[in-house]
Amino acid sequence: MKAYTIIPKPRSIQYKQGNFKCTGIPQINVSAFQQEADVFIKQIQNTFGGQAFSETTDGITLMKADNSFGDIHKAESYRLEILSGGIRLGAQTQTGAFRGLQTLRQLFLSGYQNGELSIPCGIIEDFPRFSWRGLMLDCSRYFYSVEFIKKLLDALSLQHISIFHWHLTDDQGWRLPVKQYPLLTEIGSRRNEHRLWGSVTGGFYTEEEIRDIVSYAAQRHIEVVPEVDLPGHASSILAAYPGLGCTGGPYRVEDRYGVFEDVLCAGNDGIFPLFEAIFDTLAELFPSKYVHIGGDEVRFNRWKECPRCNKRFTELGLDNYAQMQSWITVRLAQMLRDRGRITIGWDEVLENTGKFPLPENVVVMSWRAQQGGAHAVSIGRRTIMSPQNEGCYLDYRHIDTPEEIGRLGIGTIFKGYYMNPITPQMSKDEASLVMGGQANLWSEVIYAGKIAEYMIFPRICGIAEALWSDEKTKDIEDFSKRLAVHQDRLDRLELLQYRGAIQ
Ligand code: TNX
Repeated sequence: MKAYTIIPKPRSIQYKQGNFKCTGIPQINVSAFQQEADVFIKQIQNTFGGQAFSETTDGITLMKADNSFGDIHKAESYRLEILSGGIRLGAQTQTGAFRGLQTLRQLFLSGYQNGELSIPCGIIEDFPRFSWRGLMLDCSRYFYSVEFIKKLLDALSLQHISIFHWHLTDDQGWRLPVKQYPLLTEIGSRRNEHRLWGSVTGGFYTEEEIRDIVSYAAQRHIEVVPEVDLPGHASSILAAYPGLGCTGGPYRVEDRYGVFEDVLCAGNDGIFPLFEAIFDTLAELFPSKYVHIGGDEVRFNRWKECPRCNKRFTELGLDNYAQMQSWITVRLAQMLRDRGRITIGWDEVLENTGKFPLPENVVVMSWRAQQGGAHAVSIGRRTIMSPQNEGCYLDYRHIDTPEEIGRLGIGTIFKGYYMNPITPQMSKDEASLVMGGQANLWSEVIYAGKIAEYMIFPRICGIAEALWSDEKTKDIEDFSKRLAVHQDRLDRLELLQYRGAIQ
């Protein structure tokens, strides 16, 4: 059968007569994009070993091309020509070249058997529907190793994932070193581990490790967007600096999951130097222009009972305590703006904004279905869709059986595949404010990298296709056939995968 079975499905494929054949994997003749070629070569060597490359044949030409080579003017575009005489890959940008190389990597992963490579001839022209094609990994509830994160990034790059949203802090652990606040990591990174009968667990990433991950991702044209969750989900901060809470504690780094009453005290001016120090750190370590401030699931009960918060409440002339969150959001967004960064917040940042409107440049990440994102674009804010009820929550079970790991809901491959970040109600202008979407892996019960792999793969493949490919050609039958071949490729990358029903 003559078919490429690429995921995400390319924009256009034109099959030609014959096959490209080679004993061993052909060398690349590089006239541009050396860095991208180097990563690709490493990837191939990691899978097939250094010997896999043919000693004689340089059958691949990688080149910087213009529109005379093909319709490749869009961001991340590439054109891949596979003809019996050789392979040519052209792009205008480094990112386009890298995406094209990943398509080629897919073809090699499935086309190289017993030392022989055979790929059907054809011409692929490709570009994405959305620029934001993300995966969020919660490294607070479970502390994933640097090695695991790199393995994951490398695997994600195969499906053209463009964003790694790194959830670095939460009630259950603080993973970011902040020089001026050493107790955040000294105390806030460790918690009691009931599951392991009373031992202590945790850790944090050093500055060097963070830089290493950022550059490893950048080499794969993946942008790392850090998240520091404020002002709720903050037990790890409070355990380290109890004075920043309303009651003064005692607090602990949480060893339960859930949503907790204790949040940062909105009446305590001490929270602002903390925010400044955190953002200075982020601005130094992360080149991304985006910083995620969390903002989800903030409880307001402590603020109601706190004298300092009540003083603030009166000074600000508020109608309700929830408005103090929007007051904080405005301050956070300004601090990030001062550092040349754009704020992202979970969709709660849209609420209680009567007195303190959401600043114009803040991006809303819609997780409680798509309503938040739809509302955001209706008021001219940009949005990223990650609806928990549309297959984007990878902590949900794959299918509805207690034998599957996961909690809170079901998110089938099918659902993620049919996710559409643009809702039927959106106008054209509103739709243009949708940056894309992402899958989130919350890790309350995902206590090993291997289990994370099982939750991510292959669901991320459906979501990657939903975010890259033309929505008009969606076809689950066709997708599931390609997925069967693609999962064998993922096996070669030694990823633990779910292999059951897809809907
Ligand atoms: C809600 S999604 C949360 C997380 C939990 C998740 C579990 C979001 C912004 N907040 O803190 O881990 O549900 O699915």
